[in-house]
Amino acid sequence: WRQTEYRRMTPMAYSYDDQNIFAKILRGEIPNDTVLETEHSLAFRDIRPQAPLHILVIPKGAYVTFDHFAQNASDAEIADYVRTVGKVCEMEGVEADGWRLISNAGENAVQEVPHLHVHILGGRALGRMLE
Ligand code: IU
Repeated sequence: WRQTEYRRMTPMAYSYDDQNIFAKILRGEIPNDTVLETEHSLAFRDIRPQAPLHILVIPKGAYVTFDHFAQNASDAEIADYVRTVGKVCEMEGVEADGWRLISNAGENAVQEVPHLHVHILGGRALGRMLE
């Protein structure tokens, strides 16, 4: 019953704006510095890097946030997305010094672009997360 109750109480809050900048990147309307493209995902360098390594990974599907994606994407999309993050980490060699994965969602987290993206950050000491 817990799962049923949870689902019933989950608001259907996500409507996707197909004019957001990452949708335009996915449609090829705006250029990007691609690191890796797969069937369901795209990894590219952040235009305003906050660390020597700052890569964004997005799904190609129309998902606003991580929870929207996790609750609605197919297993194939989810597997592809997680594997793409892993492959980028391998390509960039982050395991030696450590790295950080962040995904901002909604107002409290000051999400700027309403298309799911995870930030892969590395290449410098990143400090404690909430500093
Ligand atoms: P946020 O998690 O939504 O706050 O992060 C959005 C990121 O997208 C931010 O780091 C921007 O620098 C980045 N970005 C980009 O790479 N290319 C763009 O055209 C735009 C934002 I607009």
